[in-house]
Amino acid sequence: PEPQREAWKRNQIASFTDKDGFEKEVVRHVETTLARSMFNCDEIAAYSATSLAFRDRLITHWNKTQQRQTYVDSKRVYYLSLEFLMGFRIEDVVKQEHDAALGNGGLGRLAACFLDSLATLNFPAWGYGLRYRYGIFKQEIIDGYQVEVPDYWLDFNPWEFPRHDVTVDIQFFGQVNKKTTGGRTISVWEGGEIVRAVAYDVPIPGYDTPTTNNLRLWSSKASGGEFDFQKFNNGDYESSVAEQQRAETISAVLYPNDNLERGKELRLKQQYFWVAASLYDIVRRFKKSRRPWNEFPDQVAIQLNDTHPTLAIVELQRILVDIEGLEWDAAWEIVTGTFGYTNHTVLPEALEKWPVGLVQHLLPRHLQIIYDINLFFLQSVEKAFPSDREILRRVSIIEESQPKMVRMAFLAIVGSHKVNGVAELHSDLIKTTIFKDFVEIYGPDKFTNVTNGITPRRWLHQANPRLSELIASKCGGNEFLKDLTLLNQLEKHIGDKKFRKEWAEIKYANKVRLAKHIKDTTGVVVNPASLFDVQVKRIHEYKRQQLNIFGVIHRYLTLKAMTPDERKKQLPRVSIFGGKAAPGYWMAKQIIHLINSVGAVVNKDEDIGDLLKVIFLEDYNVSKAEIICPASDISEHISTAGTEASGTSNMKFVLNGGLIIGTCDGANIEITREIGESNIFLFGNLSEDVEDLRHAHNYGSHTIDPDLDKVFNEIEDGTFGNPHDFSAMIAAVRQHGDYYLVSDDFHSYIETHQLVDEAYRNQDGWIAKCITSVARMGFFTSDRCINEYAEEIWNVEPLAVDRRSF
Ligand code: Z2T
Repeated sequence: PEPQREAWKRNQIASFTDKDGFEKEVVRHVETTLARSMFNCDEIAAYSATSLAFRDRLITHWNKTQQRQTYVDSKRVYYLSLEFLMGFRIEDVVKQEHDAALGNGGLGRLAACFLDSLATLNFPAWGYGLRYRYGIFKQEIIDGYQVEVPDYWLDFNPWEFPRHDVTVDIQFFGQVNKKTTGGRTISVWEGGEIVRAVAYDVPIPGYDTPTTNNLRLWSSKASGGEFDFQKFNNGDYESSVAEQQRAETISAVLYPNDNLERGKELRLKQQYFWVAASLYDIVRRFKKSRRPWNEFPDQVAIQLNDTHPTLAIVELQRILVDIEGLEWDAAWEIVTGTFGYTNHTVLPEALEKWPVGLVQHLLPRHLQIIYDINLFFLQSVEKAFPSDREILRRVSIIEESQPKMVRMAFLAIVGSHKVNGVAELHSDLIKTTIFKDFVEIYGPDKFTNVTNGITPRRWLHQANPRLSELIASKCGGNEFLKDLTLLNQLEKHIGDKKFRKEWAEIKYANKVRLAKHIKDTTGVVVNPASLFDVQVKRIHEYKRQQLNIFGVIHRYLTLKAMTPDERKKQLPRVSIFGGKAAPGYWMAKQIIHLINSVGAVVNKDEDIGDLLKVIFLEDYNVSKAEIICPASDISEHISTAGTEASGTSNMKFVLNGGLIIGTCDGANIEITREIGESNIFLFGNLSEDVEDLRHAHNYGSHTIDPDLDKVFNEIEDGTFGNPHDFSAMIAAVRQHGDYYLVSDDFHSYIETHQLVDEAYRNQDGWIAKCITSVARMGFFTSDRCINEYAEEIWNVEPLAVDRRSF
């Protein structure tokens, strides 16, 4: 009723609309919620009160969004991701908050950008993930080596809401028994152990809209309450504590591998725990509407972020057949109508496979269902391709190896209605290589491409407020943050001298800020007038940080060989690296060590001075990226062609007015198409030639590039410390077939860096390139991605919002 509504509105605590109102709310929280006086309000109290004031308003919008989505009951999207690399932070207000680092790299950050776009575009959508107690480790560099330190981030997180009433009991182990009831035989999964999933919700506000979606993270705890008092009273204290610890272990830690799967039992437990809790939640919500089961895919779209949540396919089939009593075929139609699968890599070591024995032990009923799915699938293949025994072996969900393995990507394809890659080249590659047979079986329409994107709200407006403001002044205000194609209006201002000058000043100021960060964290003084050359991303041989550092050594040797007069004509450069190595990835750690060892020599070489500095930034993460991306002149995206599915930092750097040097790989190709070939520095062999080159290395005579050879000789002479430390990196190229084509691409890489130097000398031309590139980056917003997924895969529409009702 209207009078009550008005009264309720007046009583709303979060009523601020301006700065003064906001300040009042902060003071109110300091004095009441925290029971402190403003006179002894320290940083932590200020931080707490500030976030609580924001939070109040967030909650109101959040509740209304959820009520409205429930009331309208239109189709919802569920984004299942084992990683969300959020990075919440109120920068510069206080340094209290740190990243919610629940992810490794690109895959988790993509999920976070997607949540931002889903809310901004008013889609009814939920994210589901795991509430790790420990996110990605903190990296320290000690004596040039990476040391991992646990990241305990849950101390005080004002953005999460425990839902102790939203719990799901998850079963593991046990056995399957057949039971006949009413003439029908059903499978019953019994025994084993139960772990309880507790929901923690994080509000996800959209930009310039009241829509506030939900990210639900599951935390594990023992199902028997605190501990088993029976056992406790019987004196079996230890085993009751052990049970509790075993349960809590499930959501204890994020596996720190990027593009690698190691097949650990605990990882499979994490996956099932999260998937089963999420599906229970989704099904529970669907059942409230009392619709018939065949309408499930009209109400629910579930996107699988890589194969990590693939068990969701099996779990939904199990719920429908074993619990809800549907026929197999009817259930399977619902399942395949519900799921979409996104592939993020073609690297063989990253494709998930689980030993059949492990699945059998942990999830006995699921293994039976997987076998049945496979049986029906192979029967249909046999029908379509009679007398082709080979294709059956190749596409079987069960790999007939020793031990037998469940191929999760194949299961994901068979159980979904759409499969997509994340950039054009990548989507073509999966269709012609790892999933070729499936294109034959299902036809090409099941496979599609959605090129990745990034949210301009975080990666431009928040990370680079001055540039965002300058752009707004030329593009008709902040609308471009919601329609990034409006950036194209910048092009008509390229001739405007004052505009170019302001642009250059902002870049310089961002470089000064990074230079200060470098000084504060490494002690090295860098000249902000130098060309800042940045490679920040996970350390991986395929991403080729080794190519970069070998190139840096080559530059150092070239400078050393010059006369002082020649040196004076050279362009000063700062080579900046950052990124974590998976703790078990020995070679990646050696690469970090080499970078630091080169820095230690070069940075104190008085012949060189400002001409070359080599920096390794410790603990690269989302909040550091927000400082680094706006400060680069050129960034490196130099993976072996065909190995980087998309890359997304390439987009972040260009959007912030930096140019890139890169290979014809992933989204670099589409960036080139958009911004024009003259605005990017491409080099190296093409994806279609990689196989032949590798073959030639192994079966022909393998000659190393002579300039690279000189670099190797210098390392072996001990110029950068004990050469033994780096012998494996050199041997990988010289003796072990140079799988990543470092030598093949070296010459082209060095030459292209020469072109970079030349282009940078012409500052006016350089800035024109930067502005042109930014103007043409509209395509790479994650808003465009979400609209494509909504249209092509999910068949969902945004929910119109009435701002007045908020
Ligand atoms: C990851 O970050 C990516 C792919 C993975 O495949 C796993 C992880 Cl943790 C299983 C990255 C890709 O390497 C990168 O090219 C891409 O841009 C990103 O996912 C988002 O699609």
